[in-house]
Amino acid sequence: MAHSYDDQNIFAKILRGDIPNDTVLETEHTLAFRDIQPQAPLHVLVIPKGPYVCFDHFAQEASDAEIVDYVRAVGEVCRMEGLEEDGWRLISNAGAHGVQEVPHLHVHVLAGRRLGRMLQ
Ligand code: D5M
Repeated sequence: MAHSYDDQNIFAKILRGDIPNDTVLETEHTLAFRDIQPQAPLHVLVIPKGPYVCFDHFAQEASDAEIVDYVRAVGEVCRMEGLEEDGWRLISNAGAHGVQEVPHLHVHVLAGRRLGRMLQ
């Protein structure tokens, strides 16, 4: 799949500092911030700073340093928010069937309550 990145998407604007966000963690290549429409008591989005549409795009084109930084940041958010004991869920929607609204790779970290067994 060819990936073309739309730099007018809302997360690109957050990364440029054009719109505010509630930052949880920032590293060299990654930003984590609270979702504006939380679906659980804890709902954090973790995004790479680079212009990647989805996981496949990121896996193909990001550097090893970006990938390591990103994966570590997701784990760090779970640790920082104290989720080890009760657990969490990671979701990354992609494309039309994944119902991805914002075309910049993001992982949703959901926690703080027992989540439903399946996603719709
Ligand atoms: O999820 C996109 C998510 O992005 C959705 O849960 C709302 C969230 N969102 C949209 N705008 C903002 C801002 N400005 N701050 C924080 N969170 C935001 P998707 O997986 O693409 O359907």
